[in-house]
Amino acid sequence: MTQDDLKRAVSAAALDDIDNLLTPDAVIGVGTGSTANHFIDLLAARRHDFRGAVASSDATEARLKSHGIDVLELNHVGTVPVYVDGADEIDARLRMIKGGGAALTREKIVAACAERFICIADASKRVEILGGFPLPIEVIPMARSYVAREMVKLGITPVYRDGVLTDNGNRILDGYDRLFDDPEAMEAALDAIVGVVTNGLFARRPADVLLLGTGGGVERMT
Ligand code: ABF
Repeated sequence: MTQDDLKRAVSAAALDDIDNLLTPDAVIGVGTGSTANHFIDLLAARRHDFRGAVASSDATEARLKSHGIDVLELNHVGTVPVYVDGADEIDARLRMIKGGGAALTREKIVAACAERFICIADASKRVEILGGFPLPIEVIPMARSYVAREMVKLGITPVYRDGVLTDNGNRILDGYDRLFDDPEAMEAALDAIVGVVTNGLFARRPADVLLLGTGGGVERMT
């Protein structure tokens, strides 16, 4: 099985998982990235069974609309019964690093409004300790250098993601050289730096369900 096959398999499993939530009034939260794209493509076949979706990025909004799925503004929806999204890394307690695709802020907002967060990922994303993948941090442009200096104080090596502007008009610093043995504390410490919009640690609000694509099939963890 290729990595792409695994992404498709976990997307199909997620669609099964939310089957009872696809009702005429339901608005579903939808994530960003290549795994989420598979989910969107499968969700399209069910577009007449639910009201619409809230998108975690401009790219996801465009893909949903291209399939004829209504995209609603989160402010008009309140909470969503479920949010389905990928991750860059996920640990045994379903804490994640996200934001490799620079959509972390909207992803964290939709996750905060979701009753259930289903993470879909191929087996390469599963780690013992978060931090092998560089930690994305969205920053207000004028705070970039200041935030980078504060990251160094926390033992993280910052690298500016050149040429990338987020959907919110901000910049991304990627954090290297630090494993996170206490991701909740680090998530809070990074959020406390002035100029940080969002950091890519999703530890205080982890996923509720992980659908992990492995050579032996899809494993479901809660
Ligand atoms: C989003 O997409 C991000 O939070 C994460 O960075 C990325 C994972 O992408 P992919 O599914 O392409 O590996 O979920």
